[in-house]
Amino acid sequence: MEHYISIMKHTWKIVICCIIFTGLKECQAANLSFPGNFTIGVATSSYQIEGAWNVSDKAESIWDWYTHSYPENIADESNGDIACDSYHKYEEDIQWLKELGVDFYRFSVSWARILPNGFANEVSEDGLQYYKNLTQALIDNGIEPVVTIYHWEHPKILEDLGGWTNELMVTWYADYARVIFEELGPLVKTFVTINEPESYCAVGYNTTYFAPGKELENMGHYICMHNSLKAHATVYHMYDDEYRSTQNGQIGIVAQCYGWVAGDNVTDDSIERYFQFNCGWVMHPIFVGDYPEIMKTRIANISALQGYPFSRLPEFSDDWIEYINGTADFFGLNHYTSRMPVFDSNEDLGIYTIDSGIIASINESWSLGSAAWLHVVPAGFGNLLRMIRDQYNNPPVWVLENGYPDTGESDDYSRISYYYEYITELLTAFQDDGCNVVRYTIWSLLDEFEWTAGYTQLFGIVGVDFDSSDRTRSAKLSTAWWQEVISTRTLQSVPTANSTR
Ligand code: GBH
Repeated sequence: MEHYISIMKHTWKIVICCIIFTGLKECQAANLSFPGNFTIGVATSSYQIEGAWNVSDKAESIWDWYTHSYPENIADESNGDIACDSYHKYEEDIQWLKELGVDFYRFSVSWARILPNGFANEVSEDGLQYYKNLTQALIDNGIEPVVTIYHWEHPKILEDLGGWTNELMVTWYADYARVIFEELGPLVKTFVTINEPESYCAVGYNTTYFAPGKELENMGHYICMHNSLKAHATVYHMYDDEYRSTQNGQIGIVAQCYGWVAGDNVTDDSIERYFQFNCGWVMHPIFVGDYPEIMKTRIANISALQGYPFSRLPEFSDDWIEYINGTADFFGLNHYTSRMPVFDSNEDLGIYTIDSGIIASINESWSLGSAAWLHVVPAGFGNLLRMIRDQYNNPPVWVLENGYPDTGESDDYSRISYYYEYITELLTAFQDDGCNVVRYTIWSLLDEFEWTAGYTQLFGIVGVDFDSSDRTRSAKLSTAWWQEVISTRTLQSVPTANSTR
């Protein structure tokens, strides 16, 4: 209810401005239209949609292994064995993309599907063929392929060798990326090296909640990020040195950054520190150089207090700092939700439990979909975009994921309302505050396997019947809404239960 009220408020602002300044139609277009060169797309990831987990010579990935070994860790004890079966149904998926009218489709490649040994000593012809077919079919239909090289699922064998805690992963990842540049590069102009390293590092290497499920001494996540950043930079330079001149594409990384809004005890300093420990952990090394100062000093100090002879945050050599700095052609941003960051008052008592020293609090009145972490707080998105503008010299921002989970209902009014409010924030940040946002990506095309939440949190703008053997797809209200938004390049009003049926 609350966000309907805020939409109403916003609409009235526009109406009033329109009456005063120009004709209603023109003014609305100026406020709620996407800029001319803006592109709109939709995203998915391999493990979440493909299924066909053991087809042909595909290897077991860490998510195959994790869901099969610990079904009790998944909300509905499910897995991605079949998921949306997009491995077999990609042509139908492309028809949906075409009907939606999107400019691009962001999908990811499964490492285990194209390198069955994990290493580049053997390349799967079938695996490669799948991605070549998908890529070619997208191009034939006028849809730009945006390829994520790594979206959280490496072959299990590499995890047995330490996964992202082993620095050799940098080389293994680069070998894998080279296969993709060689084989798909001639058709693909846009690459994302790694999706949200902070997610799989923090949740996969410091808790048991995500694959590989390793709780590693409150430092596994830092080591994981250290190696992930090195891997990203290595592959960026490889593209730059060997492929850019012939393939002419763009390449970067994406982080999931939380936003924030004002609240009791939320200060400029608490916001700054929250931002640096979240977004800055990934992006400061790439857009400024090295980890944020506040991370380095706090983690070193707390590590010393805990008796470690070293900081749990690894140090980059000067060479690595320089090598990683500047390795992005765009600022890849996944954004969903916000918090009210406040300083942890336990520190006044000399108790240091969280390296950031920040409690990310929420307001109980914020509305939720089906995921407890995802509160609808559109204003936080604008704050985040302005912070990115200020911290990183206004880089071109590609929003590569944004979306809302429910339980799969086709009358998905709340999803449409979420999109309306969040994109209004985005357009305002662009028009009024000069934020250089140039792409927007809907998460997600399909209802799909949502990691530890299984099929209990569904983000699709197209539904999937997981009880039907052929995983029948069907339109939701948001399918038609997005069609209209994309074809008119203008936000459409949010339907209400009474107005549509
Ligand atoms: C993105 O992650 C992913 O890129 C995508 O695959 C995913 O489907 C999508 O968003 C929607 O979730 O339960 O409190 O431990 C978003 C970042 C990181 C958010 C892990 C949920 C677990 C929170 N996610 N996090 S909690």
